[in-house]
Amino acid sequence: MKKKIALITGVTGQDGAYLSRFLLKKGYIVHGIKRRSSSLNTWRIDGIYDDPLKTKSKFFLHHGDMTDSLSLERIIKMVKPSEIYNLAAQSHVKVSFEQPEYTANTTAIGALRILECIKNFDKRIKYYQAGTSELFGVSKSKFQDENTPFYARSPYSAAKLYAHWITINYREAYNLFACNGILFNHESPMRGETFVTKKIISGLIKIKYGIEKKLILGNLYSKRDWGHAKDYVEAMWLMLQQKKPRDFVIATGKQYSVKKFIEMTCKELNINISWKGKGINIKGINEQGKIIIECNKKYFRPTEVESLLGSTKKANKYLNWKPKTPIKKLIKDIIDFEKKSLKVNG
Ligand code: NAP
Ligand code: G4F
Repeated sequence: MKKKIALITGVTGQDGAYLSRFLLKKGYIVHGIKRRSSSLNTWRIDGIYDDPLKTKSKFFLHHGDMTDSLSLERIIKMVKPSEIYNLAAQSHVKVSFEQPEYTANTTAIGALRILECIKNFDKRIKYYQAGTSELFGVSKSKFQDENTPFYARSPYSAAKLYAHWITINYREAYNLFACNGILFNHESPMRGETFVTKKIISGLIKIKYGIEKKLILGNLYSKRDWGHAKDYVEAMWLMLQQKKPRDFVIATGKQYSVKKFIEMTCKELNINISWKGKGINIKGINEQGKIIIECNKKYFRPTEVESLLGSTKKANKYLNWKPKTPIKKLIKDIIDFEKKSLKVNG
């Protein structure tokens, strides 16, 4: 049987790193698109070259950019992939308020650029679009699923909304095998350090070991459905292995506030935390009476998504997919990784 060839945009990001390893294990040849940067941006995938599967000869990187059609066309024509996973995006919600045009160019029009290449070059290429629970924004229903109305609350979400619909449009207009994964928040040791889970865990470890004194955060009352990236990349692959292209919500069905996430991390790190005050004035205090957590306006978004909670009935039914990692284990995985990186023990 012919070897499957996957092309991953955003290969240097959290999900790109997990998906590359997952596909290599499945026997794929994996090509990734990385953007040029003045300092190295491949730390999440460097390990692939050293791993015991000897994957070096099956894993290739190419310079390209989601804002540069010529580079995308060149790479797709050269690699001739059977599957494309479009994971590249300006993926930070708060940053999207500061760079709305760049976010739209990369995250929305970037998806269109790839779909155009597939349409013009080889319609047999299967396409995965990295969609997001941010699409639901303000939702009237407690649980969100594939039928819940969208309500974009940020330039990031509006850009992903375009990517979502253009994927459906190319599927219907040109008969492409194109799927949207509507993924709820997923985290891991590979998570970028400015997303809240990694920021909390890294910050609290630094406080525990005397490297820093305080952690400054934004809104502690929003609620998220947090899963493990390792489990979620399998769902991406499963979507492209089905007979029919469909869109799927991927989530855990469990929800915690940012404040509760802090408390769970403190428990794991044996930090005794108590709270004083409310709203933006809330403060986290340790057993010595020192303020270790404060909030600052600069980390709040102009419009917040207060509550996200996913229902994965459709993914259970068609993909036989279920999340495997409980939140406690997710927190422990990130703590272990951070302790190693910071060279602290105990
Ligand atoms: P991430 O860690 O921020 O990775 C994003 C990737 O996109 C990085 O490789 C980044 O390159 C690349 N990228 C950004 N701008 C680019 C450009 N102009 N040209 C080429 N590459 C570019 O995000 P992630 O957590 O892995 O998420 C993967 C995808 O899923 C994203 O599209 C995200 O929006 C979406 N998503 C994520 C979640 C989540 O909770 N993680 C949930 C739903 C949807 P650098 O490494 O050079 O920065
Ligand atoms: O970790 P976050 O920045 O993730 P957010 O905004 O939910 O977006 C992530 O998940 C989406 C899926 O729903 C992805 F599409 C997107 O690409 C990204 O991966 O923030 C989570 C919550 C927010 O309510 C935020 O206001 O944490 C709150 N928060 C409180 N203090 C903070 C902070 N967020 C960040 N990043 N930094 C803070 O200091």
